Amino acid sequence: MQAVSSLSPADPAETKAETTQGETRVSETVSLAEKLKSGSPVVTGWSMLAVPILAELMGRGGYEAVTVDFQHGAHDIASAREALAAMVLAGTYRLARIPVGDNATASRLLDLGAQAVIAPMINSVEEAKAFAAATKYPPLGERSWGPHRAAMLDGLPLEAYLEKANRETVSLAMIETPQAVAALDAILAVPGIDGVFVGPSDLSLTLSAGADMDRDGEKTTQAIRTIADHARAAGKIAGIFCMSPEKVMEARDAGYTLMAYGADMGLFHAAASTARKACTV
Ligand code: 3PY
Ligand code: MG
Repeated sequence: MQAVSSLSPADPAETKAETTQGETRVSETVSLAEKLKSGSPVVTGWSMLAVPILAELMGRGGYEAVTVDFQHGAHDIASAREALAAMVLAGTYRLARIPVGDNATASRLLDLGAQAVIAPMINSVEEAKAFAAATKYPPLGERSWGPHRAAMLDGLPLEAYLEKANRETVSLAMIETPQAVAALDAILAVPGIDGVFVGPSDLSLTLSAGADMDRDGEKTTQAIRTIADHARAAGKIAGIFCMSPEKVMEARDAGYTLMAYGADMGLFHAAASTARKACTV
């Protein structure tokens, strides 16, 4: 079967057939939450440039999920909105990361179609509760009503979106500091927090009090293992940002199910470099 390169919206059957290199792609019937909770691995590409079609291209290239990075990426709300919609064309799961403490943006990105939101620097139960409140509807939380675009992207009437929203939108608290590691079990126990997501760069920076950016150091490696163990014991999702394919495999072996690897900026730069070097003139 030839790879599908048309610009038509991805049909689930076609999407499966398209995958000659990876084994599986998004099945429209399995939600991201279900997939992650079942223990199936999900590798997410990382959308940093405010160029929506790059998120779509990551999906068409084989990523089963893409995360719009609203913390360190160049996105604004318009490019995030369009990137989330473009992902639908590629049949990928849709995630977004918010800036530190910006719970209003968490609700807004869910309204615009994100199926999971990642909140950086959640260091306490109070911060976890505030994040969960913004991302879950009553009685679990206080998310305000207005998911019109999200329901549209899912092809659902609003009532059906409401019925599934608390169950199927995923709220992930980033564990990036010693305070967060100390509060890990309590954060995992917050109703509405579906799991945790590790930022190894900040974790190594904070564990060394700013002395080191050693993501592979002993303290960081141990903390990364502990976080996965505790998340699994709590029956919640463990996710992590990875700097190499080897790290993705390592994380998977440690019990993580959501692994981020590959940012649009780095991927495009590497592809450009490879392409030019191949022209030996
Ligand atoms: C970190 O490694 O600190 C991250 O937040 C990854 O994006
Ligand atoms: Mg970080």
